Amino acid sequence: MSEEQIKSLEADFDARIARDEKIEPKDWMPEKYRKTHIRQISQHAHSEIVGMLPEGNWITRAPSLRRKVALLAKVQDEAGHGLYLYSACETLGVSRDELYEQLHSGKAKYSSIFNYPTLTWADMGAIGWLVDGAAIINQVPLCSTSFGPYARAMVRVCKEESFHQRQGFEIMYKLCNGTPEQKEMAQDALNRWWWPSLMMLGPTDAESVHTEQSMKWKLKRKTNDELRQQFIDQTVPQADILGLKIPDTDLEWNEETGHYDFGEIQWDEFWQVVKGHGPCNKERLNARKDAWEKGAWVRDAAMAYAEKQSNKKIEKVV
Ligand code: FAQ
Repeated sequence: MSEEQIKSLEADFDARIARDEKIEPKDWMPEKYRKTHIRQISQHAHSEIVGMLPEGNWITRAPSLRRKVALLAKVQDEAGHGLYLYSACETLGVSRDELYEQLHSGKAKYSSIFNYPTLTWADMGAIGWLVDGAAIINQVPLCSTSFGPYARAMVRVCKEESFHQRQGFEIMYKLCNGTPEQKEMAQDALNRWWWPSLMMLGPTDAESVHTEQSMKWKLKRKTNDELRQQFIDQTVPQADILGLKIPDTDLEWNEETGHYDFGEIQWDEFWQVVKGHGPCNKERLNARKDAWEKGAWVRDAAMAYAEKQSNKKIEKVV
């Protein structure tokens, strides 16, 4: 293709983005658009399936049958989110095997938040309330992202995430209205999950390498800092309802800006976790690799069955 032809295709593509049209898998797209979508959507998919692990840790220890059923359903939803997202990613011409290989080799990232341990039952409340809460704030704008399959997957994901957030808040609410020990457990979970939840929304806008281009392509509709501020403004009043204290002595309502001011985030900790040195990075990756290896016989059996079925069809035709 000549340079002129590419320029004309790029101009058409930019005009479609400007008109808020959805880009579909078979449409022409710049190679960088395709690659950056594979990066973000696959990291999102990996986050969902790695995100099952910290909560999976508590399924057998949920304090009642009702809690166990709800947690089991939530973790299954996360597997479903991973599947929609991997499928959306595959429409960009990358195979599921390649994506898994990138996760298992450490080449692809997944969300920093899932490298922290879940020490008590209150952590199930804190994850639903804070982690799903932050995920919704990040993902609602993604429902109008420019790539059709990603945008459509996000609509369903967001509906389920908001249910997850409510079940987490309800766990916290029960603990906060229980015994003093239960309330202390809820406060301890908030203390441990607050700062990682703020980090989860990504580095500051000044440090973010992809935001500028992703905003132009309408892949991202809000910057990391905008989302973080929105999360803080929304969550502080919820902590007040619970009677919990946000572990930030600099947190203060600012009349002038109409937002909460907040303390400094420990970005060194964030980058350490992203680089693989968080408290549970090794454990999480080993669990995923182990599941892949132990599941080999299922994949082999499914392939053998599919082949047998297609041979039968060929025999019938012949
Ligand atoms: N962890 O230039 P930016 C969930 C990386 S799903 C690790 O700002 P971008 C559901 C970033 O990849 C949670 N790495 O990047 C659930 C890049 O490195 P790269 C996941 C991070 O893409 C709830 C570098 O830093 N959600 O929670 C993180 O423009 C409960 C520079 O960063 C999504 O994936 C991080 N936190 O913005 C499940 C949503 N942040 O790739 C179970 C979709 C940044 O060049 C239980 N993704 N990095 O090597 C996004 O919205 C964006 O990708 C951001 C990052 C906002 C995460």
